[in-house]
Amino acid sequence: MKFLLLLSAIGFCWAQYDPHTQSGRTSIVHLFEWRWADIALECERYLAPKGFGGVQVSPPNENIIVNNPPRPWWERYQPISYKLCTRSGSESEFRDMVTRCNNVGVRIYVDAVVNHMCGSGGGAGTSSTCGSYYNAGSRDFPAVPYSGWDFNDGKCNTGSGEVENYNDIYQVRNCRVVGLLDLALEKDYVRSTIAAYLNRLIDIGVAGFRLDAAKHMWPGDIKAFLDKLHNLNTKWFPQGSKPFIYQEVIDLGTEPIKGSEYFGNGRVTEFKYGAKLGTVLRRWNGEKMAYLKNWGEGWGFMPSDRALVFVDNHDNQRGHGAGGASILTFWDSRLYKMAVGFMLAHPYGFTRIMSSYRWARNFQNGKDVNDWIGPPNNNGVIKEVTINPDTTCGNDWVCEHRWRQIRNMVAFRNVVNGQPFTNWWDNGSNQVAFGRGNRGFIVFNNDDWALSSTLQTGLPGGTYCDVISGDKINGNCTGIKINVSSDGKAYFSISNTAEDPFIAIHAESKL
Ligand code: QV4
Ligand code: CA
Repeated sequence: MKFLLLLSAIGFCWAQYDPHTQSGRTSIVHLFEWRWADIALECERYLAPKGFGGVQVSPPNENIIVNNPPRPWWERYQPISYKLCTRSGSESEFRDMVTRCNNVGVRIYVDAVVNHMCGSGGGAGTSSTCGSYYNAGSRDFPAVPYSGWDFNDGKCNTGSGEVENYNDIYQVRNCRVVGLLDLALEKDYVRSTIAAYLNRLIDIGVAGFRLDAAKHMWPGDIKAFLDKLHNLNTKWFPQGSKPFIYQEVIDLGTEPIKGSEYFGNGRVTEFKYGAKLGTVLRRWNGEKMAYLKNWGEGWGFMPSDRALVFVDNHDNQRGHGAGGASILTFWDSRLYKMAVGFMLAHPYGFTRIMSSYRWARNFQNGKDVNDWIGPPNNNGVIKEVTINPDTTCGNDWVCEHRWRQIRNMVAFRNVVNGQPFTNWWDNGSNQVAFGRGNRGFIVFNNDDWALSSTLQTGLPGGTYCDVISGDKINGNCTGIKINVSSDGKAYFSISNTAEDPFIAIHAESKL
């Protein structure tokens, strides 16, 4: 009996690392700033049939309305209350989205902004997405309710009341990050209020949470409100399932606060991943793809089963947060597809795809002064996501997740799930290849000359469709064909001027 108890204990605590995606689905997509109605449609028409595991949605709680600059995307990181109404839609639209996505096996993960409320300079009034009154000056948020007692003002040791030095672990947690009113998470009332908000979402059917600004909350305070959370809704999840937790902790190794402090609560965002992969693919600082042979923990990253990985995120694709100039985004589409392809083929971490909108960048002195621009909109109303005949998106939605090379690599990751990292090959420079057991194989050419090699793929003999240059449709390859001989070897030829200088084949792209 004792052994069973131990197992169940391990099972329960383990589940905070488990995204609870439907079996065989291994990635999620961040549909940044999408409307709930559009996400529900995308679950049914695209994400379910293409094998996506779930969606990270923008914060669904009431936020301040910022008019200067006009409706920046970041106003959604300034909560006014935990009422579920925002520019993405109403509570009923949110409920409808969660139900419809769950019904087709696509999970919803909520971006939970619970470290703070709006900026200290947010003023007072009802300029909020649900019209709730607030007064930043007096720390009054009656629609929660929070009052002055519920903030860290007295606990912060800096003159400005803001985080001034990231090397001081106390001010990072107890002061205001960019002036945002910092909640007193050591108070049971605050912990219970946050838990009540998250429990409402869990009961609606969400599968887990991105904890925004987790570095700015003490790990123990996070644990305190996580311990108050319900198990997931048994309408869609097995009895006893605990919410998936991934904590935004930016740790590039230069600060005293480490991501590992947060492992007890759930997974942690590994920001070193995108920063390093961008440097390697841009071939900066003498980096080359041959060095990716020991990618993952070998590069000093956190353990794979604690890592949430991504090439870019909503912050660093526009110069916010961490990662700097090396971060690859949709603006750098050729290298970006290679980076996302590499991430999805490699076994390290749990993978998140970014799905963005286009904005009018305006670089002045190396900084995009338009980094604040919010989602495509008509006088503040977010535009719907239109779908073009060629399956791309209109209305300035980039829909990276619908790009053939990315969509097909999401499927590749599903097909090779659980298979080991095998058959690594490199040319000592920027031509590399590796397999995933006997289920998949990928080859990259990022050198300035052609790749022409016969490689051991580990795959059964046969003809395979390359899923980067095309698709397998009705028993035919619309792109490159690869012939694997009975000994598993295959000849690969990749020009360095190819539109996409990489080839990927797998068990389900075999003719
Ligand atoms: C300004 C001044 C402050 C002043 C304040 C007064 O800078 O000194 O005290 O006004 O109100 C916006 C503005 C910022 C403004 C602030 C408060 O850009 O100038 O402060 O509002 O009014 C996003 C944006 C921020 C934005 C914030 C709130 O990136 O620019 O600030 O939303 O609207 C660190 C953290 C990490 C964080 C990252 C960006 O460790 O956790 O910075 N990442 C997460 C989210 C990110 C979000 C926040 C945290 C805050 O991913 O999108 O910040 O929720 O690395
Ligand atoms: Ca804090």
